[in-house]
Amino acid sequence: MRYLTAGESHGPQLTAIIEGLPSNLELTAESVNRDLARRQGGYGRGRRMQIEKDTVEITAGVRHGKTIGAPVALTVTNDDWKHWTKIMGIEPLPEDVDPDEIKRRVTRPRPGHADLVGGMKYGHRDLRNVLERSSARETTMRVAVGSVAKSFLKALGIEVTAHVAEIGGVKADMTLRNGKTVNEIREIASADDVYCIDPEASEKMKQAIDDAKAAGNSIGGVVEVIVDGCPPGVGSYVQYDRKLDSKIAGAMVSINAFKGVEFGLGFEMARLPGSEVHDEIEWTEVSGYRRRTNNLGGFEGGMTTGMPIVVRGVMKPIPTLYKPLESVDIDTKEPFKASIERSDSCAVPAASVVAEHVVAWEVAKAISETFHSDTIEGLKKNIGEFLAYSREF
Ligand code: EPS
Repeated sequence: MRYLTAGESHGPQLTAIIEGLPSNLELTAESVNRDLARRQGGYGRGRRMQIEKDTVEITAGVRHGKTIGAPVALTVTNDDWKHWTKIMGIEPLPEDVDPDEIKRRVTRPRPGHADLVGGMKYGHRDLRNVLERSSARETTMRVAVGSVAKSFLKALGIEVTAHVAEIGGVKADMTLRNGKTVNEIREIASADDVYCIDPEASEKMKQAIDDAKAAGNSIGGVVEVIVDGCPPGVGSYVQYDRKLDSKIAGAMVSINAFKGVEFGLGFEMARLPGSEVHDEIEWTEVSGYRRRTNNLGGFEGGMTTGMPIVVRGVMKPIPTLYKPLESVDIDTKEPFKASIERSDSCAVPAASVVAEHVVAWEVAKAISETFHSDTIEGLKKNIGEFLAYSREF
């Protein structure tokens, strides 16, 4: 399974093509739209999200609500495009117009963004050509694609969700997730303004976002994704590029502004002896093999163990600040203080939804490689047989 996305932040539309999905998978725009709405929400978002009402159109690969095995094409229209048709026009500019009047050229790279290096790399003296594509607007399509992956996983009895673990130094009580199902965590998180399952921490997080906004600043945080119901043996130890935990780590860091990843106990493992880290193995009549604990977050040797996958990612504060940071104009080489028109003061809640979807994609892709079938029924059968075999192994 593979996919590509295309689309500029203020261009006409965002596009994705997914290839390699099995046939007969139930898929509707409605379920994708629910996830897109979650990504648009979350306390701390700026005015752009009031302009957009992200809804997907499925334009290929699905017939009467089911995949047919052909590539699935998805598009989301940018409602903001109507304000940008001239600046972001696709056709060459007419000869009688002054390009500088139309293009609103950007010559002031923002610290922390792709602007300056992207401009050098692609030879753009108008940095808008960089920021339009490097914008987190692209994560809309990663959620749309991941939502399709979640339908795939759901059909196989696998559930994925995310919640916010930390914002601006305020930490959620992570023990509150213990004993809850993935669906319960999703329900509680989705109903909360910052997608946090700890109501006390949630209030403090909102205050931290308000404070950052009032100060013209931005704040980051930590999000956690949990995948429950994944069979053991997905991914492989035999080659570095087949380890599923490494693919998930790569996918997390590919989200705009993500800087680090940890599984299970994560960085805390550095401070604990091995006896308090590794998960003891048991076999019971009811569940077959299982781990008594899940400190390793569902992975041993780059393979799933059958325990829930637990992965966290850290998001840096959004670099577009109302509070000016110093940079250099690429035309004059003079220093200036960057100021902006609009931004999100915190996008950690939205980013938790993006993280859920990029992880869902990696797990779905790896399952399709391990238990391959061209039909969803075949995949179900292959997984069922492996589970029965591995239980008695
Ligand atoms: C973004 C800047 C803002 C955000 C945007 C990401 O957009 P604009 O420049 O249009 O105000 O709202 O996020 C989205 C559009 C989105 O869908 O998440 C940026 O510079 O990365």
